[in-house]
Amino acid sequence: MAEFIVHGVPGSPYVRAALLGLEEKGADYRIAGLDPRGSKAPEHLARHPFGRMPVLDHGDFRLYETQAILRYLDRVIPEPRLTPTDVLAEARMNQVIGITDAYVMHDISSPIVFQRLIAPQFGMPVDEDRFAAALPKATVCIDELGRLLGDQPYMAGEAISLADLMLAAHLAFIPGVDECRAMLATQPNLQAWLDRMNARPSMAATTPEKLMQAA
Ligand SMILES: N[C@@H](CCC(=O)N[C@@H](CS)C(=O)NCC(=O)O)C(=O)O
Repeated sequence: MAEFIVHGVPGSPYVRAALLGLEEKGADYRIAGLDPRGSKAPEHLARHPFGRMPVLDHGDFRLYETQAILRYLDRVIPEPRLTPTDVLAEARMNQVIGITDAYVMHDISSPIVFQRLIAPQFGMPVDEDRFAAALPKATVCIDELGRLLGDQPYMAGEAISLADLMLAAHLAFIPGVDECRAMLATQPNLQAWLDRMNARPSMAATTPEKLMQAA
């Protein structure tokens, strides 16, 4: 099979989600590291006209949008299967993927994690108003994810699915923010899920520190 190449900045949650897919499948891949300020550089816009990451190259086939990448990986490397066969479980997986893309990214990763943990590392200005304004919406996300998870081990039921990979890549950061740690403490099932995810070899292989070494 042709080599998988993932273009992106080590440490980006979306990039990590794609890498988690490759790791869970046991696929060989290479990270083509991007400069953190390079997403709008002409060479990257040629790969991704919206200037985002990750971008996956698989032979001559180029794909962006993390959901599409994960679903593609699940088709071209069928085992282990990461999409449930049960229709209700698949619907729940799709819902959690959508929540991650639409709400976790916009209400947690971007205004809270980026502002509190990432921007200071790169000497970027921190928007404290944006941070504070996001906290109530972040609480809605965490509460709702806890409710949807219920007493299941994984977001779509008994088995890990693409939803867990997408979500864990984002939520792995949040214990680093005091306000988010307090939110998680109100949802012990979600905290236990995050611990379960963090214990997976795929998560250990894709920490920002590990990826920095590999990029
Ligand atoms: N819908 C896109 C979102 C990807 C995304 O927003 N990635 C962030 C990194 S986590 C990014 O590219 N940020 C760079 C920028 O906005 O310039 C996907 O699913 O891949």
